[in-house]
Amino acid sequence: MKILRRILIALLLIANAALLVYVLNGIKEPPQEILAENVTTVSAPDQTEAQIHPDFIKEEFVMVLPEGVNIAAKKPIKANAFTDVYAENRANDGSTDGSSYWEGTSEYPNLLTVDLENPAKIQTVRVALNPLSIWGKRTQTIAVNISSDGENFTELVKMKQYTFDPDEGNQIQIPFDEVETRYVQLVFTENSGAVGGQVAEFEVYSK
Ligand SMILES: [Ca+2]
Repeated sequence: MKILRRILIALLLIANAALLVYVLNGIKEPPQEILAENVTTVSAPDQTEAQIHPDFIKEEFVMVLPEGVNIAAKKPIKANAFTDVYAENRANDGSTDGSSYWEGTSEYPNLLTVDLENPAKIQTVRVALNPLSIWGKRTQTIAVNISSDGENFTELVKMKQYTFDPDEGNQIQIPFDEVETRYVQLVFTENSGAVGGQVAEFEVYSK
């Protein structure tokens, strides 16, 4: 009987092993044949230098300054406040580099007034920040006022939000119908990039 039981167990083990081999063979991935006629060959371009897809090429910004001459350069300039060392004389010193900018405070409105010293016919105001991309895109809300005596101002250009974008020179130009004035004032009520208004150069153009 013992021998019979052993033979039976041996037979069962063999049957199990055979079943396992059968199952494993069954689930094996069938070999896939790739036929030459089903293959499409795409030739890659020789790439010997960096390539940019046309969709990602930035259009080169070309700065076009307003017509005429900037008559505000280095003229007497006054702000109602400034932050740290960023005093108003940095806003019309002819440079947009580094720390050469005026910055107002969080107490709006920030006023920046230039005295053209004589009445002049003007057509455009340009407000520039440092054009480098470290000066990230921001908005500033600005109005333009004028005055003949430096005390009584009238609104020339209504308060409006402008976008300063380093991809577009980080500057804005505000054209208006020609007007004769001596004092030109920028009024700031918002800057998304700092606590107060910022100006690297405040320019007033006269044809
Ligand atoms: Ca400056």
